[in-house]
Amino acid sequence: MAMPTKNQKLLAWVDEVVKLCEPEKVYWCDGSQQEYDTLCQQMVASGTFTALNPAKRPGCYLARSHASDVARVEDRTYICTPRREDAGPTNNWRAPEELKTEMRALYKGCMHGRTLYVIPFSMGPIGSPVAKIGVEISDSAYVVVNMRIMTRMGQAALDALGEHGDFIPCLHSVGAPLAKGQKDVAWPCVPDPAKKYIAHFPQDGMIWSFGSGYGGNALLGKKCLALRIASYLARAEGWMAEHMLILKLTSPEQKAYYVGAAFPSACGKTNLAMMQPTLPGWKVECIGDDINWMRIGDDGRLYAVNPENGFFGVAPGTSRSSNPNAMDSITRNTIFSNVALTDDGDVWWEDMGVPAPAHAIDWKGEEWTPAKKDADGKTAKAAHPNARFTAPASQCPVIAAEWENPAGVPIDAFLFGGRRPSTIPLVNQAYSWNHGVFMGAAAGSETTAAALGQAGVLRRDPFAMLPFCGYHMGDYFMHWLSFGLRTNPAKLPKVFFVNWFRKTAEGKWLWPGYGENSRVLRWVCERIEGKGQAVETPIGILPTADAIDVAGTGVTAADMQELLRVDVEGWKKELASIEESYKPYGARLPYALRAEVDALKARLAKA
Ligand code: GTP
Ligand code: SPV
Ligand code: MN
Repeated sequence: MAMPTKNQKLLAWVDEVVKLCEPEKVYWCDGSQQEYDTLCQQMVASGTFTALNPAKRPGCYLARSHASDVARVEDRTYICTPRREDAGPTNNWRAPEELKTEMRALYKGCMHGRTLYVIPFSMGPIGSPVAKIGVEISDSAYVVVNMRIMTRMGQAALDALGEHGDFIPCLHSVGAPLAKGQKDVAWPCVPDPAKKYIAHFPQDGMIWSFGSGYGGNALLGKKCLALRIASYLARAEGWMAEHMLILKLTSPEQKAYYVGAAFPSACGKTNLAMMQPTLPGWKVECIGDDINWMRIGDDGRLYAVNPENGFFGVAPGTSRSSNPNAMDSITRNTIFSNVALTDDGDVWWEDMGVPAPAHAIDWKGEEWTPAKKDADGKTAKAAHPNARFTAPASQCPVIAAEWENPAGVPIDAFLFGGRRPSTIPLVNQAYSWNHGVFMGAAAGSETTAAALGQAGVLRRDPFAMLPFCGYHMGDYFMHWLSFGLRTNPAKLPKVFFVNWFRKTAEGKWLWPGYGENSRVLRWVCERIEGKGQAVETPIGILPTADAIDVAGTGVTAADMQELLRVDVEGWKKELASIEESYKPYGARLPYALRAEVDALKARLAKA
């Protein structure tokens, strides 16, 4: 067979993996529509996919995962640097050679009875100077079709790689070999979460994943390459790889602003990235919803590129009223994972904004009615809380014209945030770059369903990168601080901390969120212009009581006062908790962050 590439490194690697994994067949993906359609049809035939009703969702499919394989497995995610201290205290570490030996034994013969797919892809627009080529080898057709939506996948990536180009090898297996004649299951994987592996070898620029078919564990271009490996490269090469959305905001005066926002998983990036502002005359357009690669441009400003090609978004909570642009992005050509199937062949999930169907098939593949209860007596969810849609970014009605600009867009502001029911105000501007880095480092959230484990407990998630930083988090903080020296600080984005998730004592949202967040974005723009009514407080620069217009939102003056209150006692506790979170970094915690703590402490003591 004529090979679709002459790249010797790639050919040799594919050979080596074929010998190790012993697949029944080898298939090189070209990325064509025909290939995609064929694989989808094969998955319908094998029971992995259900084709949705073409009159309701043309070109759409539903996959139900194994019940154990619904989210990222952070416990099983490894950064394998030669020295343990280079992975840092927030990452799981294994000695590279030791883990490779252990995993080679797992990979041996792991693709028996399966097809090995070679999936060439580009993170970033093909041919962009910032793009990185990866090649994923996977034994999952589900991975192939999702990678075609999420990345620039196929022959074009292979052509960009060329004969001598370099790539990041990404090896993935669901870890479920088939014996001769053995019938496959709908969602092959290693069911025991403790036996899955998501391993990164930053020094080798290499990723090995075993046992899971789910999103971030299996679509290796996303978190593994574009964040963990990329953050490692970014530090060495002087750029940034961040867990951030990128949006373009246009004011009624037609002035455009670009904003990067880092919120932890399932904390509102997709929603903010394509929001429909409730403020008349304001427009939001989407550049990206999850990952942001940035470099300093010739003019000294930070330029951002979205390395992805699609959205892998949280379905539950997505509705016409919360995120109409996401709803319009997923009307066609979309893969749904772990949502409910209605009797008329459409999808449904909790808080979709349409009444619950009287009957459906839930994400477990079981009969479901609104009265169904789980074993613990609670109302059974029809969709898994981390159910997702995979949709082409090009289908977003508000995708910005410049979203594929290889040079990127100049960032005016960074937002950090998370789910914080108390203490943290609606919005708070940093006094300086270093203060902004302190804010990012102190970010945290109640945990969500995006990772396996308990949801709803507060944890620090610095820069929303805790699960995604490919090296020592203390060095990562230093990398952020260093940008204050790499360019004229006046050219750097202004930094803000936001919190859409404040709750009342009764547990109700204090802030309406979603499109109403445009009111906060307007104040951010005013601050970028050096305007906006603001007050200097011990914790940062806050809007004055009437700086944010809430007319028509139902937010009362008392609510607003609470949303903008500087809770001095709460902040003293917060500060103690931030200092506690610094302890594991030891000597690798940059001095500048301690200085920020001391300065905040002094300001609070005077308050
Ligand atoms: P990942 O894809 O996991 O990185 O998540 P994400 O940060 O893109 O989160 P997403 O926008 O998908 O939001 C996750 C959940 O938060 C959804 O259920 C949303 O409905 C909810 N959410 C988003 N924005 C807001 C908001 O402004 N207020 C409230 N109360 N909920 C929100
Ligand atoms: C996240 O968990 O932050 C996601 C989904 O964006 S996944 O691709 O599974 O990581
Ligand atoms: Mn994410």
